[in-house]
Amino acid sequence: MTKKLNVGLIGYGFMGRTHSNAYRRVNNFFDVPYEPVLQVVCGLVEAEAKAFAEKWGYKSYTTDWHKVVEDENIDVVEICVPNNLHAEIAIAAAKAGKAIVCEKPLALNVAQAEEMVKAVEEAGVPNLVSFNYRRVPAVTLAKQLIDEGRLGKIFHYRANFLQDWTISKEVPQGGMATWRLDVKAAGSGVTGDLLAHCIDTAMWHNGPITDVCAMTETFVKERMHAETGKVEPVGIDDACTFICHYDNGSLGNFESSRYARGHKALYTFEINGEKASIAWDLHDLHRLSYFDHGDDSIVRGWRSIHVTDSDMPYMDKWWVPGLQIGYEHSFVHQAAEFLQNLAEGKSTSPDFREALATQYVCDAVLTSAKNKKWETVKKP
Ligand code: SOE
Repeated sequence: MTKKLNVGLIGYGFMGRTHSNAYRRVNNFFDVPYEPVLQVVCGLVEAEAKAFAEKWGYKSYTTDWHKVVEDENIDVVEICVPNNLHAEIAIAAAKAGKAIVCEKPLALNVAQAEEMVKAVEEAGVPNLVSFNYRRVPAVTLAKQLIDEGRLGKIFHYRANFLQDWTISKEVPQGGMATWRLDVKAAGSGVTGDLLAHCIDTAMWHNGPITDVCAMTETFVKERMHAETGKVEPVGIDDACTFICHYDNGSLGNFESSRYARGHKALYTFEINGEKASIAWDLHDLHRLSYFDHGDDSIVRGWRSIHVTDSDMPYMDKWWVPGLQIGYEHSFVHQAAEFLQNLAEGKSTSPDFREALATQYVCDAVLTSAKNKKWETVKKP
């Protein structure tokens, strides 16, 4: 029996749309024990919240997030607002006994993230942090291949996340569209926004990162602040590169920049093992590159696996073999697993505690860059 589940969404930006879309589609494709009911959307500007509610089918709207959290009718709170609001909302939602889905990164900093973990664990509420790329079928298939031992001992795990949208000095910081450039709202720049994705996936694939050595750069040092109208110093990292050790003895190499002209969202990773290698590219997200040293030498080479067959992760739920899916489907997969686990009273991976581990790595990366030294990563 499918039960109704009342959803309250806080934040109607880009992420608010990905989460709403997922809830609207999940029952069409997955047999899950709940039917999400889009009850209320909350956002800063009333007219925009109203328009969002009408477009996505929310029954009501508000500009006060407390009303969502305090509403007895709401079962799940979705936190899709700038990072500086995550902690306050999540802690209040946990105290109110709500299940919580929070956008990444978990918090502005480690101190907040630790408080959030404590709050959800004390309240015993199911929780999830939206590191959606884990649930791109090719990325999930990579995990399966690693877990099956097909790569053997892993030597290298490297990842990049490159963009180019902040190169112009005219792009402001702060405000609804560009809060990611304001350190007070975002906590950090590419480290928390982009590398957090790479770190989450890397630790899922290859285990804990133990220590890091990083450098960061802020190329544009001052920008107009959209809220104050004044030119203010920029406090975020525009680019970050780090090397690291993993607990399993392998080496890591990570790079992220918003100054990589020509790249809009080039998230790539490559894993080199004793027996095989894997590579993936977000711009071609339905393909997984695979090199198997066990192949006969005369046919050995990188193969490009089209991840659409029904025995591949999630693909039996979609179309027919050969027909691919895209970015938004990763959120539908996430919603499906969240609803399934919720029915059993469980959190979904990555939960707040796992996201804290990523926050520890981000924190160590920023500290290392500041001190120009290797930094040990705290263990959750
Ligand atoms: C930044 O441009 C951004 O939207 C991130 O905030 C998302 O997490 C990433 O998936 C795409 O890029």
